[in-house]
Amino acid sequence: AARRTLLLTGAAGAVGGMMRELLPEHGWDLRLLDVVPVPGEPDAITLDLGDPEGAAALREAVRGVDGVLHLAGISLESTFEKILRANVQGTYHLYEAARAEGVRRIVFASSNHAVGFTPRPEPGEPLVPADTPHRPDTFYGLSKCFGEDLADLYWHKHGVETVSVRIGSCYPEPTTVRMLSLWLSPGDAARLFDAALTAPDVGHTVVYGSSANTRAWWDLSSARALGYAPRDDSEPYAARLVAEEGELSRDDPEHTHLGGPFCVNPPIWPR
Ligand code: NAI
Ligand code: 15L
Repeated sequence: AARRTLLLTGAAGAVGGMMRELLPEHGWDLRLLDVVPVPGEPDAITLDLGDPEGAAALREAVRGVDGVLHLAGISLESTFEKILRANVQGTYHLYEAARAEGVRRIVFASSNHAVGFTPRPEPGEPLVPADTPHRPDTFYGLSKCFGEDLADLYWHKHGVETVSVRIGSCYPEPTTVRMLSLWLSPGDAARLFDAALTAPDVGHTVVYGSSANTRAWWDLSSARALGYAPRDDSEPYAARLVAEEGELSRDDPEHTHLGGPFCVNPPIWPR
């Protein structure tokens, strides 16, 4: 198949680095963007998405691409003002540029923290569905709710399609017992983003982003419907992590909800 061009925002970040490595194998040529320079990538576009003065440069960045993977933003809790600029205004500026340039498809890095106050199911209890109501656990999670709703607006009003991926924990390996349920391996992340970028007629679709974890808390069916076929499972890491930390307890406020330590005040992270 012909290679396609992807704008990768947040290219200097942790997930961005892993996707720079993996997405070319799925047929994507990458155009990189971040507010900081991307090490070793002199052609990367350095732009603050929150800066309204950046509109012309942003239109140029999205011009002619076959899709956008929007990873840029503050990725943990912060002040409302910082989140407002980077995540709310930044995502709005990106969608405006995409609309103006006729970009057809955006994959938006949403987060489990958009629904972080959803109670965590115990084994055997029903999995959390993709249409569960927004229950942000932080200003950060609230900005992901905004991004999902912005995506919905731009689909219905302007025909810009989005897959909002509520990512669990995307790291090379799970490092806590909670992450056994939420882990998205780098390889599965690339498979999921590729499926989300290429599946036909997604309108605005919300999916969860995790591997095929034995201890999953949420329903991956909307992700699988895009053609996502996860290959990894966190279970091989379970014995060691449970031995170190113990099993999760519902009596522990950090273990009661999907959002885990983001649900306590102040949010505790990293553990
Ligand atoms: P990260 O913090 O390592 O990377 C985010 C990147 O966005 C950074 O390179 C940063 O410089 C850039 N950025 C921040 N503000 C910007 C702005 N105003 N304009 C342009 N670039 C800006 O985060 P990570 O872990 O790579 O996550 C990527 C995305 O996925 C984030 O949107 C995060 O919220 C989301 N996510 C990540 C999860 C994970 O497990 N790593 C879980 C759930 C969601
Ligand atoms: C997120 O949304 C964060 O960006 C990431 O750093 C992790 O903390 C992840 O959620 C998580 O819940 O494990």
